[in-house]
Amino acid sequence: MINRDWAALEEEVTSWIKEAASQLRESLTKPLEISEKSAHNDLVTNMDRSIERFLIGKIRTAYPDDKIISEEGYGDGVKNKHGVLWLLDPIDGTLNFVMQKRFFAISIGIYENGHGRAAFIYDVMADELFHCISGSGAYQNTRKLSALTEVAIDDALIDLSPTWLKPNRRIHEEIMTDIVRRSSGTRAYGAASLELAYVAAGYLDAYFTMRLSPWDYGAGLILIGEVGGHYSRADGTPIDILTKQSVLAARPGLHEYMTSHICEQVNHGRFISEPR
Ligand code: 2AM
Ligand code: CA
Ligand code: CA
Ligand code: CA
Repeated sequence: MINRDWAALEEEVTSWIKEAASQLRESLTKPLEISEKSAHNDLVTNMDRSIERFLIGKIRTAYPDDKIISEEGYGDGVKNKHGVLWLLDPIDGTLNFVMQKRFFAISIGIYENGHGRAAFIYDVMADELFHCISGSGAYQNTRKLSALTEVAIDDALIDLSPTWLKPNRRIHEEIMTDIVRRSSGTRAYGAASLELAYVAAGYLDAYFTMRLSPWDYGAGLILIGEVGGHYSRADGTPIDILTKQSVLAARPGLHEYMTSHICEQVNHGRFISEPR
């Protein structure tokens, strides 16, 4: 194990995030430079890039041996999980940032040899930081989050990314409509890191999406693990933190119910497909 003062790191990273957040709030008073990436609703702004550069500068100065995977391309070409790896999303929920000017987050997950060590998800406009150092409990600002208990699907509030309705969906729509019908209700907030933090906080009982990148789920999965939640890919197989994949995270019991239900439907000929 690497010898590191995780409590000092938590304080330091929190101060970087708060500084980045004030730059983000300030930017909302001025015109944004917006460009399209893969599609008209896949956006990047000058602020995604500038916050990523700002945070990476801080990380590289303080922890020069660590490696970084980040969305906008200023990180490292990381091929393995050795050492300390930061999974960084400077703005998670860019479409919300642009269109709603709220409900977006800075997300940072830190792994050591593939094991989650620290997580930070900061809802910039709500001033709400979900954070943990593994083994020391998870917090929403200063409030300690409770361990997650079980819930039956008919009482569950489930967050489903609506990409399953899009033409290039990765899952047979009957698998999803079945979940919608069985659950107590569904939600979709458009910022994966916050949606995962809400599962950790017990505001949502499950979150399921067919395609997320390491910087989207890196911090959220550490938080969920810290409060006893379960997570995997759609078919129940483990998540590999270096790749894009489906993510199903939920309260214990509900997670197993949903993955086995999905596998059962796949066995009956309905498809799911992992991103490549
Ligand atoms: P982003 O805002 O950082 O791009 C929106 O449904 C959620 O999914 C957001 O957390 C968004 O992160 C993430 N996401 C992952 N891949 C995406 C893509 N190709 N286009 C838009 N959002 C994506
Ligand atoms: Ca993006
Ligand atoms: Ca993201
Ligand atoms: Ca992003």
